[in-house]
Amino acid sequence: MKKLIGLAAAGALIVGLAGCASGGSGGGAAEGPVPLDELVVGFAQVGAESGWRTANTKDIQASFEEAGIELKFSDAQQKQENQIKAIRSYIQQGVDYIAFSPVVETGWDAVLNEAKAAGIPVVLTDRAVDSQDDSLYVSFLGSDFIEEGKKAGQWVLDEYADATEKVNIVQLEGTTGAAPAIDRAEGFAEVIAENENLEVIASQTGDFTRAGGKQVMEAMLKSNPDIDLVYAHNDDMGLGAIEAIEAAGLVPGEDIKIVTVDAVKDGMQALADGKINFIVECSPLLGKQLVDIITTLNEGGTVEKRIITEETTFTQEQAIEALPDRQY
Ligand code: GZL
Repeated sequence: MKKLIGLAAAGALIVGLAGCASGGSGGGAAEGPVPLDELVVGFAQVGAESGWRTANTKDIQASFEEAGIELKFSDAQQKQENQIKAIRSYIQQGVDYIAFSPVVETGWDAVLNEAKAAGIPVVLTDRAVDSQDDSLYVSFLGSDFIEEGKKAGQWVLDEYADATEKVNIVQLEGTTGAAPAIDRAEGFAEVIAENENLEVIASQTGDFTRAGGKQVMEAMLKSNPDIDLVYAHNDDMGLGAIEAIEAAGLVPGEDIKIVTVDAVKDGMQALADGKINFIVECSPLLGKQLVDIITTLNEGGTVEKRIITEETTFTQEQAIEALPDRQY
């Protein structure tokens, strides 16, 4: 933990000294690594909106526990102002590193400049910021969401390769302004544009939640009688859509096909049951890699600016085979 030395005097002057070797970007090199049992990391999590997020939180907490590194953790309930407050609190506490998953891409420069001024390195996990100044964070660890959207689009392109009529697609978007929502939409649109019969006739945010997906799907079913396929930016919204489709007396996976992203257990079960047709994996298991980034920096090492997580896709058969071993 950084040591803030307060000099008591009239007009007290608080001088923040990067007392800890780990302060500053890779300050470990100058003064040697901080013993892991003295290292303190502040993590500002998005919330607990989905099965993916819950698995991500559990994995990060378990990884730091296993490494014997103190992790201060906050849940922002999907509100940017709460994440900013948490980051400011970590700066005040003089943690050695800050890591967070930005709920939306914009609006981070001010608080990240405060962390930089305090000499506290920041690691982005899961989601990106759109800042032009990439000195504000040391590394961004997470998926390539555009690639995920392309994988989803490619399945739709293949599924309807012989379509001679219009294919009506509705899109359940993630949180408005969030990198995965923006990029999964972009990648998907780029690929399906190769077949003019494939058309997104409605697109709306369900905020990555099951309830949101159900609510939006209910409205879409009312205003679009002939939906062929749902593309949901995460499993949870796809599972909500299943509830709405079944309530409307239709068969999910048959009357209306469903493609989602994440591959959490509930989504994989729905895929195995034929209610979802295809899932693009987005791994929430970032904890070990985050610990490795921080221990490397603490030892004065350097890390890649962009670390992309490995992930795959699942058909129904693959889901049936993979389910017994799924960790989340
Ligand atoms: C993706 C992550 C998204 C998941 C959702 O890395 O940010 O947020 O796809 C989660 O399930 O809510």
